[in-house]
Amino acid sequence: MSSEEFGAGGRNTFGLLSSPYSHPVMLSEEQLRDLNYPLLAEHGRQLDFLASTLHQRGLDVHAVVLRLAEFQVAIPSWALGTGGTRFGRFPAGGEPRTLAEKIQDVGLLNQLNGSSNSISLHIPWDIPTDVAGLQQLLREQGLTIDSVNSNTFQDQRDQPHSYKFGSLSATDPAIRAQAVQHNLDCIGYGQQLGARVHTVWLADGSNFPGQSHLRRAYLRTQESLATIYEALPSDWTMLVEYKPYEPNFYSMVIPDWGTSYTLCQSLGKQAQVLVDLGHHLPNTNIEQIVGRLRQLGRLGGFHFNGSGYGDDDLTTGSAKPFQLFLIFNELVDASQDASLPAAQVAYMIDASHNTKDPLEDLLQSVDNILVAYAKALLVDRAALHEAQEANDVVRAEEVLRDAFLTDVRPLVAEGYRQAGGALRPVQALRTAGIRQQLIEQRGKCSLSTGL
Ligand code: PSV
Ligand code: MN
Repeated sequence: MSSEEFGAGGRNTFGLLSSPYSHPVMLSEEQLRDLNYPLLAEHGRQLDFLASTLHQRGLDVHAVVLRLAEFQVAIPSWALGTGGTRFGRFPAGGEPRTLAEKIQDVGLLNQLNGSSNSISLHIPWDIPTDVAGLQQLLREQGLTIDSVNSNTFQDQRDQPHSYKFGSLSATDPAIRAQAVQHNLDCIGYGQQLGARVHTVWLADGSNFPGQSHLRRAYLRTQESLATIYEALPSDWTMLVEYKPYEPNFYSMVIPDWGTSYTLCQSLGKQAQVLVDLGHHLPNTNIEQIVGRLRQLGRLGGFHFNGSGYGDDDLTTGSAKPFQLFLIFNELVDASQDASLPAAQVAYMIDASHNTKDPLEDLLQSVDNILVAYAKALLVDRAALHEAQEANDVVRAEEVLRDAFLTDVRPLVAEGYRQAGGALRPVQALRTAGIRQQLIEQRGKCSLSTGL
């Protein structure tokens, strides 16, 4: 274990659970109980009231809470520090300096909500240098690595070839080979830490008409992806992410779900489409895309975030909770459709902005996701089906509104409690003074890797 890998450690003012490698800021079970205690009576009242209302609607509240308590969303390692824009960055202080500290931060989130037990890594920002130490840390914190994400959108120091004009789609075979090798390295790092998903997002594209031959760029990409796919372990999934614009503004090589879908089809069964909510033009009906991909057996994963215009990477569900609910409505509907095979969908967050404390932001994101999921579980499917078949537009919409307008927060809170977490994770984080402890431990100016 290198000290760089695990940071300097330091004073653990909260000081309860200690790791042999460092002194993570963590909460003990007793502290979590103390944080929950003053809220319990009111929580119980709200839960009872909701349970009896839902019971009258024929719903099994215990089953819903169980589903919520089991639901897991992966945290991106690159969202644990404040994100920057090209205009500036305003770090929160106490940001994780190493992969070990990132793991500790996710451990803390998972303690608070019991719903964040895995991490997405971005290579080369998160190259593991002490595999055994990191594995132990993951075990101690009850976490896994769900995915590795390649990065051929930035040039790295000492890299022989530049990605200025593309990576997997580049015209120069040597550049493509370098980009392919980077993806193979990512899979290797992922294997060391037990990941099962490799995510490819390409910044490749062009800024000006004529700059790139559109069909040939697609074919070169397909060929490069096929080489990576051949090296994919048999129990892994390869996710192909699309994005309509940025950083290229005239064309992106993989701009839409159709392109991702055709690439996956040509690669094989282990290739699946990744839907990043911020990767659609304004007003795109994302829930319909989700339904289509699920129907076609190619929905492999999500990057949740909030978007008003483009890849805004804001808190998911903050401005468009109804959209998030409609997405989960498609997922729940498909999961209850006996004619569709079950799907392994990787739920991940991909958000990072420069105004909120990143830990609070991630807790809010997971909370919004669980709220949307809970509401989707309340939809009266039989009534909706009947209304749709009868073309009763108003009734169908009312069925959705009945579910969406139900305040499900007591169910989500009960899910947290049953998973051993805090009834109100954001409030608990603040009351426990976690950010201040992280600043004391890591410094005011510590910076996390990422964009
Ligand atoms: C690109 O905008 C993206 O959504 C991809 O998932 C990248 O891996 C990630 O953001 C980088 O922040
Ligand atoms: Mn993404």
